[in-house]
Amino acid sequence: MDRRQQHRYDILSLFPGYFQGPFDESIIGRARDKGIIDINLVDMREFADNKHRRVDDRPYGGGPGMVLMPHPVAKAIRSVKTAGAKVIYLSPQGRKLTAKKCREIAELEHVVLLCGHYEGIDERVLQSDVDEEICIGDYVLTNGCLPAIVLLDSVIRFIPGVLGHEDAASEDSFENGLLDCPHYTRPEIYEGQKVPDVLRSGDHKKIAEWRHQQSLEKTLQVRPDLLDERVRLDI
Ligand code: 4HQ
Repeated sequence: MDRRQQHRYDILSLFPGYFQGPFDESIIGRARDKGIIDINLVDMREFADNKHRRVDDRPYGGGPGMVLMPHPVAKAIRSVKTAGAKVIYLSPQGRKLTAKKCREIAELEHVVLLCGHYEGIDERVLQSDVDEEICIGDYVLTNGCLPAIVLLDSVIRFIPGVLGHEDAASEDSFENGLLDCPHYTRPEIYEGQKVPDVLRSGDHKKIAEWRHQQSLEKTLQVRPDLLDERVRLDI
């Protein structure tokens, strides 16, 4: 058990099996083994109040698809929620997830992630039991399980002790409002392509300048919107 504060994540969905692979492997798996994070998967169907374990029904006003009923969802949230917990609903109607937001969520001790299914969740639960709605990108997925995995994966990288190298997360893309620079490892020549000389020069000041220049050029080419944002924030 690590000395540091433990972070607890409850994930409410209809498919807890979805999370088995991603959460048992690699960096998340290791963070769980170290006891830095505790992930608890909750099957909302357990909270159905009918013997058929039905948790969805047809939308008022008509239209395609089904809607998750308020009772089982609210009961599932209330079964795990603590006084200081933040309840986040993953949905295309939320504010877009950013690196800044990930950092903020990483500070929280207890987070409840609510995954929607079908057309979504009865709006009244969002009003009464959800603190924040977050979207991982402007596209629509079949359910909220993958968005919850994406959010958790991007958040836990900011928790001290999760990445081997303590400040690895702060050198990645978006941390200074720019895309990351290119990376190289051995061999020195790969299919005729050489590693840039500057990276083998041992001159750390020149290397830092080169990397910054590469970041700026890449950002200008593929994400000029990020440069506009830097001007706005006066970075
Ligand atoms: N969905 N960012 C629809 C998403 C989504 C997204 C989750 C699909 C919610 C009801 N979630 N369900 N994009 O597309 O977070």
